[in-house]
Amino acid sequence: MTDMPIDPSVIESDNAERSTGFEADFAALGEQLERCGVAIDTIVKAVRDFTVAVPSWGVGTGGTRFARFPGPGEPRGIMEKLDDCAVIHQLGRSTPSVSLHIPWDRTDPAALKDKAQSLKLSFDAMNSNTFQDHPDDPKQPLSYKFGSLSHADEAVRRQAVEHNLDVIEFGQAIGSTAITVWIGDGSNFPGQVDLLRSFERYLESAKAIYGALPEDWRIFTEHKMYEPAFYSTIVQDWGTNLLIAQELGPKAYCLVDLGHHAPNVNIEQIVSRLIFARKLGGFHFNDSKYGDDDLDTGSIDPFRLFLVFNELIEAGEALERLDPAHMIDQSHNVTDPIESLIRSADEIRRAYAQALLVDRVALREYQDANDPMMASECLKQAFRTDVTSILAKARIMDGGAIDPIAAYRASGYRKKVAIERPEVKGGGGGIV
Ligand code: PSV
Ligand code: MN
Repeated sequence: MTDMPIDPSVIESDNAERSTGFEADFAALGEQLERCGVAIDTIVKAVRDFTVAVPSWGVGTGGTRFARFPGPGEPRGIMEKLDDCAVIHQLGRSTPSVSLHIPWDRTDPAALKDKAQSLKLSFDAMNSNTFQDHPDDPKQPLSYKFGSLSHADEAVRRQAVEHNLDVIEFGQAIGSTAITVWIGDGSNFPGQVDLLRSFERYLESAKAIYGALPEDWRIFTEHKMYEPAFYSTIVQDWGTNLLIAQELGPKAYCLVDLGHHAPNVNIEQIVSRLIFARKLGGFHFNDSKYGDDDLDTGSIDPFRLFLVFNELIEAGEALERLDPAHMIDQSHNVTDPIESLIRSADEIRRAYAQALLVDRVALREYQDANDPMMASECLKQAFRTDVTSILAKARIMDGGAIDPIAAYRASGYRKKVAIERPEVKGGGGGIV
């Protein structure tokens, strides 16, 4: 049984209004690409096959350390979050899976699985949470104030490891096959922790989690330069992350969250190095201007996103073997989270489609001939191509909307759920 949240007639009538303009744009782009020897249908097919997971925590309004301003009709629990995720997928047709965060999303796994099935959704990587205390969880009475997997106290480390094993067990029950581990462990002052010993403790704990991974599971470790720790962070960059994945073994991979690097760091080169090392596990897509801003993907620097995808396409078969997970990780403070996630999923597909348009034979020739101008132009030409109608075509072919944000607004979904879901009061900080 399916229980899709948007009435299909809303999508049909919104599409009908836009179809003439869309058809003209698609035909014109088809001709333009044909002149370059590219068959538009092959790009449409590749785009249709490309999917990305939405974060369960992204459909609620986020917040900063200073305040959280809730929006109308916020989901009250994981079941309502899944309803919102289903809206995003029904309109955009590119986000069939959801990444869960435990304990935020803990509930009866069988009920969760049924609900997801009725909405035609599945589950991507699970996320554990030892960066907060969980006073309501009898299994986690100890505080993570001074760390979790690297904590000086063995009892806290054990509790954090056990939590990760719990998350894996929960994930198994709902059909997930990966766990992402991000920890906030680190220090705020020089001398506060011993850099070497704390890393050794982290590794020992991570090995205990790794040892309990089911046969067909992968573990993704996620690096982040700083925050909440401001002097040193245990898993602070891709170098440490790679070291960890190599220490742990073949089921361990590195996760790249686009917002977790110093400003101006060459993220696409990091991606390339991780592919070389056969340790690229996946992505948390988002965008940022200053730090871990968690803004909508592609909203600040779409060219960088394109360059990341350029490396992925360039990797060819090596990437197919790695099969990295594509997930969004954003926090929405001033927009409707559903709209932000629809837009981000679209921007990710846009960068992918543009990267597919790069003339790789010509690029290699320009590179080998030391022609920086033409090599750079070769990339720019693909990046400048407006692939909007390709993205729309992919959605239409799968029953989605030509303009998913417009169709979402026409559906009145937010107004409807705002009546069913009582208003939440604002206040203190949310997730950052
Ligand atoms: C940490 O900033 C992070 O990127 C991790 O992926 C967390 O799981 C997520 O954000 C939510 O706090
Ligand atoms: Mn992340």
